[in-house]
Amino acid sequence: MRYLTAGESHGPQLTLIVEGLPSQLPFDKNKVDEQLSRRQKGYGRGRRMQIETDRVEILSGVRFGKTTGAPVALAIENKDWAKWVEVMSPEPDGEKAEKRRVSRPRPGHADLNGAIKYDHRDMRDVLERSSARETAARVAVGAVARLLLEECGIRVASHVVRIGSVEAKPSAEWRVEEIARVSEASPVRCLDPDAEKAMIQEIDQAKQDGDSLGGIVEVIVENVPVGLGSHVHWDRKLDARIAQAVVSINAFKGAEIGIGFEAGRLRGSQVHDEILWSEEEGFYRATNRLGGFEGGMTTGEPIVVRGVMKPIPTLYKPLKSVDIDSKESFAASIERSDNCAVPAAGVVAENVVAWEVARALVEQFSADTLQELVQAVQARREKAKGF
Ligand code: EPS
Repeated sequence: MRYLTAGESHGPQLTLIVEGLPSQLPFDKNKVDEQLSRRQKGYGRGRRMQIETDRVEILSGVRFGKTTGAPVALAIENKDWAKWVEVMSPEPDGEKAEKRRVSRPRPGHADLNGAIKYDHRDMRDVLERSSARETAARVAVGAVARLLLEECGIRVASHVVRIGSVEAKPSAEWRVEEIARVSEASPVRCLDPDAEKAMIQEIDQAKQDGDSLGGIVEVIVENVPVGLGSHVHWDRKLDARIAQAVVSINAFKGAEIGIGFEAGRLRGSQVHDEILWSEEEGFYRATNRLGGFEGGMTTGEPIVVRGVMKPIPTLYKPLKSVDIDSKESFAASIERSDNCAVPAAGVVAENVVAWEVARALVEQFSADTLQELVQAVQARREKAKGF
């Protein structure tokens, strides 16, 4: 399976095409819309989210509620476009656009590098596409992937483990359902109520100071069959693909699987998960420090992946930059932004991880139709259990 997204932050819509989905997959549009609406929430979001009500319009590949096997094309409207029709016009007419021309690159954004690379004297041509608005399209793609995962009994959830200086207490042994339920009820998507309060305070304080905050999110995928991905070639290692997917989210700077970077500090005996066997379960691990992966393949234990998001670079508190016309130094400031999008980014991370797991499933097993896929997944589960 593969997908493409297109669309600018203040253009008419985001467009996405998912190719390679099995046929006969029940396509519940409400479930896709539900993921989109989850992404719009979270303490620390800015005014733009009050303008948008993200929903997908199905343009192809679905008939009478099921996928046909043809590419699925979806669109998400940008309501804000109404105010940007002239500025974002595809016609060769520049007068109105001149007023919203961006000649001052914001530190931490794609503005300057993109302008030099693509030869844009108006950096709006960069920022419109580099905007995190695009993550709405990726959540829709992930939501489609989740329809497929659900049919295979695979569940995904996430929670926020850090915002700024506040870290949540480790949440030992929570199941995905519980993580999903508790994080959903939290305005910062955090499982630890004390940390939640402190995170909200820290977001308020940063806002007052004209500053922004980053954080860390954790995604958990449960009931994954053994042997997704492969040790035989670098670009088939599923943990590596997941890391790429997470780091490709706007403002993400790193990903770790299981205990991740902590593994560099510990001894082998403290890191590797011992292998056990029982009649009912077959092989399983005593612990899951390696986050569900050995040799780039799933072990059958939950996939656990964390991603770190830097503070949003669009700041009210000015940072030094240089105007590309006058070459004069100035203090970059902005009109409108989120000051913390970590809770929303958790939803994005969940959905990009869901996509990678679904892609690996379809690549791994015969999957022209949903029924073939479900049978093949079941057969793999039985094989692993009886091995
Ligand atoms: C973003 C800036 C803000 C955010 C936007 C990402 O948009 P605007 O420039 O319209 O105020 O609201 O995020 C979204 C639109 C979204 O859907 O998440 C940026 O510069 O990345």
